[in-house]
Amino acid sequence: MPELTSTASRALRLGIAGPVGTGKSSLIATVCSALAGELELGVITNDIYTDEDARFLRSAGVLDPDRIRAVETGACPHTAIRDDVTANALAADDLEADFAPLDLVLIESGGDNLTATFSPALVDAQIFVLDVAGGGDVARKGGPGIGRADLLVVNKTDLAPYVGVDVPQMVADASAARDGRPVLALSRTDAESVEALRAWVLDVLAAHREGTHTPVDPGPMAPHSHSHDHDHPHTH
Ligand SMILES: Nc1nc2c(ncn2[C@@H]2O[C@H](COP(=O)(O)OP(=O)(O)OP(=O)(O)O)[C@@H](O)[C@H]2O)c(=O)[nH]1
Ligand SMILES: [Mg+2]
Repeated sequence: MPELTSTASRALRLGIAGPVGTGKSSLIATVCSALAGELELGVITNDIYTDEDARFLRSAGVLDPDRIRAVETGACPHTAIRDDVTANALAADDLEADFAPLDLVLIESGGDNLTATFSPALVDAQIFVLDVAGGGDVARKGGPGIGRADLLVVNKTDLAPYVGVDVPQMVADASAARDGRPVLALSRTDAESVEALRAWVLDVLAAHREGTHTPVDPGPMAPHSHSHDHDHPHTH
C-alpha cells in the first residue's frame, strides 16, 4: 500500500491571487517578515515569461533566496494554478523536501484579472488581493475570488486619500459580496493591519493542523453578461 500523507502533516499551502499590481508580491514579503521568526516558510511565484516576482522577493531579503522558487507559466497564468497545477504542485513538493519540515508555502499567482483563482488541488486556502488604486467600486464587481476566497484583502489603504477611495465603504461593499467571509483592509505601512494579516494566517495554519480547515474551491467565473455594466456606465 502506498503511504498516504495526511493533509495536516504537510505545510499549509496558501495561494495569493488578484489583478496585476495589487500588491501580491509585497503581501508575501510582508507575511514572510512577520512570520519568518516563528515558522519555516517557502514561496513559489508564477510569472508568464520571467522570474521577476521571485527576483523581487529574493532581493527583499525577507527569506533565504533558495526558499523562493519561480514557475514560468507560459501564456496563461491562471491555467497553472487551476487547470493543470502539476508544475506548481511539484515545486511545492520540492520545497517541502528540501527544507523539511516546512510550515507554510505561499504561492503567488501570475497577475491576472478578476477571475483567476486557485484550484483546491493546489492550495489549502487562498487570499484574493484588490487595491484601493483599482477604484472603490471594484469590490462590487464580484467574481469567484472576490466572492469566495478565504480572505479578501483591500490593499494599499495608505493610498486611499490620493485616489479618493472611502476604505470603510469599499470594505463594506466587499463584505456584502462575500456573505460574511472576512475582508481585511491592509497597508504595509500600517502595523495594526499587518498584525491582523499575521493573525489570520496563523489561525488558518492552526485549523489546517487540527484538520478542521476545509479547502474551498471559489469556482470558475460564473456565466455573466456585461450588457448592463460594461462600457455603458449609468449616466444621469
Ligand atoms: N503605497 C503602497 N504601495 C504598495 C503597497 N503594497 C505594494 N505596493 C506597491 O504596489 C506596486 C505593486 O506591488 P507588487 O507587490 O509588485 O504587486 P503584484 O500584485 O505582485 O504585481 P504583479 O505580480 O505584477 O501582478 C509596487 O510598486 C509596490 O511597491 C502598500 O501597502 N502601499
Ligand atoms: Mg508580483
